[in-house]
Amino acid sequence: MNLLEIKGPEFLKTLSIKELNELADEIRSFLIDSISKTGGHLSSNLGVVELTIALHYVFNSPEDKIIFDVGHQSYIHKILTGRAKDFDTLRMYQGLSGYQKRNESVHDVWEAGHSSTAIAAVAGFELAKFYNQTKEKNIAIVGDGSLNSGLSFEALNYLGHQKNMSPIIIINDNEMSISKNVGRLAKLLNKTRANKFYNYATKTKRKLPKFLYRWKVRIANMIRGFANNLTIFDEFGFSYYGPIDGHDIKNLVKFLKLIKNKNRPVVLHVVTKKGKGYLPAENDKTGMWHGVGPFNKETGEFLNKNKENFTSWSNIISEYLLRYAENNADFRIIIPAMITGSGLIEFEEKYPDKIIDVGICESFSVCFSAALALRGIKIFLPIYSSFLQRAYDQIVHDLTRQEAKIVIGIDRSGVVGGDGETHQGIYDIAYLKHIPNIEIVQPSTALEAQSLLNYAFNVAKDSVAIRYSRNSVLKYDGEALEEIIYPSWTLKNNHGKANLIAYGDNFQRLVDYVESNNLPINLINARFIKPMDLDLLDLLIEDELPLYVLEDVTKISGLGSSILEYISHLHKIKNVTIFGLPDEFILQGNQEEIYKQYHLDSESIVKEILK
Ligand SMILES: Cc1ncc(C[n+]2csc(CCOP(=O)(O)OP(=O)(O)O)c2C)c(N)n1
Repeated sequence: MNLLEIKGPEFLKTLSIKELNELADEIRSFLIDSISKTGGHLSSNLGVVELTIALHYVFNSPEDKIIFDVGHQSYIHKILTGRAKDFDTLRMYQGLSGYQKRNESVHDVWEAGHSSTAIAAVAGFELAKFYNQTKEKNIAIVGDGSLNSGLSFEALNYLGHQKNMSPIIIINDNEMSISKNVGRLAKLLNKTRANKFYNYATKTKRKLPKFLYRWKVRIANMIRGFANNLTIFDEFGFSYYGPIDGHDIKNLVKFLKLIKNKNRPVVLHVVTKKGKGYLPAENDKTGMWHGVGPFNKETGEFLNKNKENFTSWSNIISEYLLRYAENNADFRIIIPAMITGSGLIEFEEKYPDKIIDVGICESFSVCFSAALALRGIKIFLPIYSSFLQRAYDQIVHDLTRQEAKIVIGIDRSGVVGGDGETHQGIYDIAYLKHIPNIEIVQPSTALEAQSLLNYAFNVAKDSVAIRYSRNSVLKYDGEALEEIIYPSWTLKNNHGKANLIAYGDNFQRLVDYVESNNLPINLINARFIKPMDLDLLDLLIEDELPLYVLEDVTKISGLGSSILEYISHLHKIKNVTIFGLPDEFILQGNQEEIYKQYHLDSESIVKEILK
């Protein structure tokens, strides 16, 4: 069938199981073809083709609410709800979102991007259902990786003892988070998967009359209970079904129909293969195929390559960490589920005992790191800027208040591209700069990254958060390092008519632009965002030239606002203009497009200054 002509999921109800299977094949080819051109979350979607078809076959969206945790695996849902025609704009500026998006479709009833919110959302929807006296079903589809997070468990804890609620939680168990799933829960799911007896009891329903079948399941449960074999979900108060094969539409439909009619909290455990139907993705152990850029679908070759001599900031940082680990026996990396994205695969191969993946548990990772640091272990904690939002209280309450010292790598800071507003790294300066006992730095070159990391590990007495973006950067070629022993900025004096303060990639971008156009603008590299270099700042305030500040974050509470606060404490008046992102959520699009939209591109900035 022509997927582009699908208007909504109703047509599924008229199809036979054979036709549903044929549709699954077509959707799989469409996904591989389309994502190979645009990039996107390939593996996770290939794993839930049959499950999503079966969900829309059995339930009636939008009355029934289908909520995908994270939402990165909702592409099939998008296709079945009439959005296949927009896939050539997936994750692009003003294009189709890579996550569920309420303004895209009535079938998207909840938005995410960060993990582990779906069960909590279903809890809210269920209580609202009780208040509103309505009858819809609320369904959360949660990956085994996202289940690890405390937030998922807080919601299970609430729901499991509710008498008047009938939430449906579908565990999509592919044994993978982005890479291999970790922790005790992963082991428990393994154990449950291996529990053949229960599986047998639930699979044989059809052969027995209903009352006998009920007894059979009850006895199976009792035996499991005696053998201490109850699943964690039974213990939490849910009726547990499964595990079942998530690629067998017929069986999926059977079980979904069964749980649809339950009037109590239900968990259906579905086992899927991440990357199903595309061999390189099926065989992927490290998570390379979880989220991809464009690729050649015949050969599996990735098409986006770094420019010659350029590499990612994550790689620059991880090369430093490899060297640091060599010389520091008491050094460890704590990481919440992002080894691949953080460029740490090589580190893990070389030092498997020195890197601890705690799963998608950002708050835990900060608390845990603080305790390790208090016991003398040197810690580097890489977290994407937007995911660190989850750990705000642990940074205040556990880390900095106790004066524990760690180095936090704030990866994906600034504007991030296709992941859109849930992933923009534009709040970290605001949520960190008012906390005592933490410094914030950002390098503008690979060389400066080495100096700042040396400073962070060897000189600073406080915790240091080092920001770096998802851009690529010219490689470090072994030039002599600057030794940074106190928070200092640097100045490129071009005998200009204005002073412009910037940090990180933006500083380098403006240096390139100003120098190649020979423009009369002095550039200050504010590599310490907190604390600021007050000696240089005092000079800039005294200077008669106007002062401009370029942020790669929201204008509210960035470096510019720190400078204005400082000026007001001095009771001085100074004309300062801040270029930064406005007080609104910044949608998906590459950095160039977003900068252009908000007049943060080099040309607009310079034009404004020279006006
Ligand atoms: C709070 C948070 N941390 C990290 C991520 C990055 N992330 C996106 S998907 C994913 C793995 C999710 O694994 P799972 O729930 O098992 O889903 P799968 O992709 O395997 O289907 C991670 C770590 C995120 N989206 N949100």
